[in-house]
Amino acid sequence: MNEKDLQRQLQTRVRKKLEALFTKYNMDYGGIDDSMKWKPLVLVIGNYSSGKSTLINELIGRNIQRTGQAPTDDSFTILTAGDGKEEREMPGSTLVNDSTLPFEHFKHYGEKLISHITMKMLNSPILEDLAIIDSPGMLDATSENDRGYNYMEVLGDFARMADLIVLMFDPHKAGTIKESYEAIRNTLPEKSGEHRLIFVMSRIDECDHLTDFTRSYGTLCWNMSQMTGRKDIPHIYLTYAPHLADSDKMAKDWPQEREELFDKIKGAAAFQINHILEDLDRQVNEVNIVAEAVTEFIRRATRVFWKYFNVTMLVAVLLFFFGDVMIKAVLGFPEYTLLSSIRGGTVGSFPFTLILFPFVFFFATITAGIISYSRYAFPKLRRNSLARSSELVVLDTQYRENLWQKMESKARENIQKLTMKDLWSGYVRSSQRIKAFLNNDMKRFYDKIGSKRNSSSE
Ligand SMILES: Nc1nc2c(ncn2[C@@H]2O[C@H](COP(=O)(O)OP(=O)(O)OP(=O)(O)O)[C@@H](O)[C@H]2O)c(=O)[nH]1
Ligand SMILES: [Mg+2]
Repeated sequence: MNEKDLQRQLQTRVRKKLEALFTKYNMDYGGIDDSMKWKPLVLVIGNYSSGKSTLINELIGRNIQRTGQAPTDDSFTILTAGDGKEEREMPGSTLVNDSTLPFEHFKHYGEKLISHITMKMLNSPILEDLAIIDSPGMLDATSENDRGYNYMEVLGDFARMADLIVLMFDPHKAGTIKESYEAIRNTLPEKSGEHRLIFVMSRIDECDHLTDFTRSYGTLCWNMSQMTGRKDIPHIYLTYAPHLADSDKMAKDWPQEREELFDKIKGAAAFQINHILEDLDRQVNEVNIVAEAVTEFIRRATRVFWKYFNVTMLVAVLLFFFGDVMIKAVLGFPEYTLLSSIRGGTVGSFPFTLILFPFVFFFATITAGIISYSRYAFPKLRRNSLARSSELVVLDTQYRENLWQKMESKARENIQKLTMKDLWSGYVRSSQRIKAFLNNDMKRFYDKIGSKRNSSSE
């Protein structure tokens, strides 16, 4: 089975097992589905004029993307292989309405963004295995109004889907642009794994001397450690466009640096299936902890319900037999009570009046029991549980602590919506299903990928 078939099989199976469960907990399933829909993605982002479009043209082997010294691109361009026929462009409005492509959710950003997304279908070997996304350059002084859509959120959405994010800098602006800072600091860590992000300094041929280069490189490293908040400096790939550079000057050390970057980008395709599993694993764990919290609340509410039920039934049965006796003692009627009739053996001769009081008492008590549970006990339990919501889940590891921190508000939102009826709407079962998926299906998928990798490397 090839990678595509495996992916399709995974998509069908996962959808069947998880879609309804995600909906039950008001969680977005679309992200999982999107990541399994299409081909591997490489997202190229970075400062304006950092050489993104130039690098992409080199990878494709043709001058497809416009390049220029001033901010050039203001659109996201998805470059992918054509369908073997003529090369063509697809506008954003078509892309976001095509359910076979993973871009439908960009629709909600509105017209302004849609008119700034294009797909170019080209015949180029590298695009057979992956799609490359060129992006608008990051700028210093922009606001949401300038772009007409929330750039950081859109970037985050593309980043979440990408199997590799290439973040580019050039020696002239080594990491000081506001939008790059924002992206590295907040957007990217939240949306993507660290190992999916690589840093690149391009246009290195423009450094006149080694000292010039060292200064830029050092500045970038310093800025990077400030931005990532990490002590260690990540690997920084180096590149330059050979057709723009003085080849004699570059010949000695730099070509192999470029090769390393190109290999990394071409190799991204192979990781898509692992990334799909990684994302799936993460998101199922997220829904799992929400489900655990909801289930624990349902368990507590069910326990209280049975307490109420027992007391209510006891009172209802007592009033069934003694209610009319009490009324008679106070008001002097009815003439015949149920108990006295049973004892006298005359129940059969006064059917209606005899059972009227007992049944009224019985059902009134049951109704009072239900109302006091649903209007008083259930909301009170919910308030108390939400006041100490972290006690709803077991937080025995740092991983679970972090997971809970991320998902607590989702769990609370779910619990807030529950009513008494939900005690019987299958929450415990669905929580068990999610657990079973994590323990069995996930493991099987990993095994399958592992064995496929081993057999293909033999
Ligand atoms: N000397 C030299 N010039 C380069 C190199 N890479 C890009 N350039 C030039 O730098 C300018 C910017 O390059 P682009 O590829 O347009 O940069 P970009 O990141 O796509 O810019 P935006 O689309 O505005 O975000 C262009 O004039 C390129 O010709 C390089 O490695 N060496
Ligand atoms: Mg560009």
